[in-house]
Amino acid sequence: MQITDVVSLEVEDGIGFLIVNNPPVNALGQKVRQGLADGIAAAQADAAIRAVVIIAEGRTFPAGADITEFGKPPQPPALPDVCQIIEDCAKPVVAALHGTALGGGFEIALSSHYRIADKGAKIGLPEINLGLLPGASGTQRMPRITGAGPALDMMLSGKPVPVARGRDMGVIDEIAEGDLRKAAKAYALKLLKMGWGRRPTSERREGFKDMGAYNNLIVERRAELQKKAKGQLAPFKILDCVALAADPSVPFAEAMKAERAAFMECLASDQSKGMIHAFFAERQTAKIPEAKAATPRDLNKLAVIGGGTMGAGIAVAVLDAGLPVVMIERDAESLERGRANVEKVYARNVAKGRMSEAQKDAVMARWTGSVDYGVLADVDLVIEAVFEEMEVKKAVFAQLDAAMRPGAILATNTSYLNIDELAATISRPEDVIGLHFFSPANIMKLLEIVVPAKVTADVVVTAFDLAKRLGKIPVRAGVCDGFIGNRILATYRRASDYMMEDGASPYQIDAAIRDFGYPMGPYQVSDLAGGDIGWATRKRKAATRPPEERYVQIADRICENGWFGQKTGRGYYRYDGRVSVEDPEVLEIIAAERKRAGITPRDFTDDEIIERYFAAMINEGCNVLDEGIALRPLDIDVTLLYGYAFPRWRGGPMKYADMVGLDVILKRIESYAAEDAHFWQPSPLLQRLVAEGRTFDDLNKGN
Ligand code: 3H9
Repeated sequence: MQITDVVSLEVEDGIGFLIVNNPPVNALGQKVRQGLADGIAAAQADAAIRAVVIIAEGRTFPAGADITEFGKPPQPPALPDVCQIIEDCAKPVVAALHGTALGGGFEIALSSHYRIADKGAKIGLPEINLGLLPGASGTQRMPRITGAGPALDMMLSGKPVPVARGRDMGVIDEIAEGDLRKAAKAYALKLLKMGWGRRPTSERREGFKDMGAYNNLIVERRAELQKKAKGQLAPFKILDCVALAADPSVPFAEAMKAERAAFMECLASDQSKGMIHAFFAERQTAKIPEAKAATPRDLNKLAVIGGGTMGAGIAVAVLDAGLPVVMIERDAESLERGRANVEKVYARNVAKGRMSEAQKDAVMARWTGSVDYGVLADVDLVIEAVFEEMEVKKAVFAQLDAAMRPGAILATNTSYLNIDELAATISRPEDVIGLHFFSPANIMKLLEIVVPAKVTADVVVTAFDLAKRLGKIPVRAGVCDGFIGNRILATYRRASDYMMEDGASPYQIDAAIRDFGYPMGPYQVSDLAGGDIGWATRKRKAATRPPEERYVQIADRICENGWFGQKTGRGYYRYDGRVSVEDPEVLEIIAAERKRAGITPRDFTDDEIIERYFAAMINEGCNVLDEGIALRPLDIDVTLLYGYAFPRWRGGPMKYADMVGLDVILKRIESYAAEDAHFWQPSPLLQRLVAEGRTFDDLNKGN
């Protein structure tokens, strides 16, 4: 019997299967909620049904509420009410889980009386990743079964766990091998035979056995969060709700009202809007114009040129994806160093118990090395990761052009060089693309796919296909100095240096940026990355720097002392191991530089630091968009979120700009232009958007 378009009820041997079929992930949209509520009613009314099994078609049990409905007017029945209807069913209800039973999906399961799961399934409450809390009884029902520890671990980490772990926690009753529907039926029939009836989770108490430990844990976690999640709403609301769950003076229905109120408060917050934007944005970046026009080329064998930090990291990323990789180096010694760089990563995995020695050997068997480009003849795609110097790269590309078969793809990992110029030096510019990995390349999720003028669409889609296989988040970028990420970085770093020379200390700037939500400020990052790299770039670019550009020399003075950051023990900070302290000598250098430049230092408030830093970031983001370097504002957001540690709960710089108001940002830039009209030129796109009353979100939607 069809209950709604997406929920049906089938009866088999006294068991009513309430089946959800709402691809792709069976999200709990209105029709699913209605279907479950009406389906339970129908099952209760049907004398032929003795027990109900809630199960889903397709790849997964519901993976949560339908996130696309958030922000729209609520459409009844609300999910917490559906959960209560399930629990109140007069006949035993079994949830049969497969795939990823997440968020509201897992809450449906917790509201059922019993839970059976396919052995490969995962369960989780990932709402925190969307700036939310489990808002359909997860904060109330789960701790009743598990106590505070496992419930808080799941809700505060947002990480799904295998169902075997769920069984240990007590939230999964049975694990099924083979066909889930058959197993669920057998389980339901067994329950009936044993005479086990309804088992309402809201009436369970085993999680409250040790209230001392329960309450201590709440206090401990609150202290941790005050350090780790300062300024964030959802984590603290989760704690409040889990504390309330165990309060004997608060009835379940009252606590549910409090959970609902907390959920609605989070849902209305900018934090949740930012995180929900990030969720959809990171799935949108793979949607590119070339996808319609082409199919990917085959990729079976990859090669990496260079075994340094980047080359080895890329090789590991390829090996981790299960593909073979050939590493080319200029001589035997460098090749051995490259191999050691790769092996080191797996040796660490073995040491940490993440893989066995035999598994490491099996992975390393897919690594081969050579000093002879001749071995590249059967390779489908090569990624060049040699020294960041155009002439060096051109020489490598000439050799690749000679060695590689027709139809093979030649990729460069350059982080800012002109790929059109590089491509023009070989016979097949249509096969050349940029694959800009971020360090460490095997860990960082972002992959800027840089699309030069002559490349064919199938090469572009192959690069996106590769990103997916490597588990990366790809962003399509055009050719310019620094592409999307490094170009924007260079601009906001300059804004930061101007503030430093004008009177803010690097320590104040770092603290303000951390308070905004970054894990580190820009000068801490510089010390971590090594000041020498930026210094070399600045020297190289000195000749082409426009004379009207303001140039701050503080970093050069620091580098001239050999203070390159953590690796030399001094940079903007002094280091004792990883512990850093502010350095009065750096402040002296800054004072001397201000004097040399004729600047009388002034005070900056933390707010002004934030306003200027992000105005520079957003304005350059607009230029990047206007020039077609980024497809949409969301591509910039994803780049900054995944490559530059922009706080996820703020959605990315362009989303943040929408929330602040584009008119506000433009006014700020116009006011700063009075002191430096060259740097603070408002982007024409920003001006147009403000004049037309449009937002970046409009651009994302193609409006
Ligand atoms: C919640 O439940 C709140 C409740 O506590 C209280 C409510 C009152 N809704 O990721 P994929 C789309 S909050 C709508 O590429 P995978 C996704 O956009 C929710 N759409 O597949 C994509 O669309 P497209 C808690 C959703 O196999 C397509 O499905 N739950 C939803 O790599 C395929 O997704 C979560 O936070 C959704 N809930 O990964 C889980 N989920 O093809 C969020 C996905 O047009 N979801 N879509 O780009 C996930 O983590 C992953 O999607 C999942 C599958 C692991 C399920």
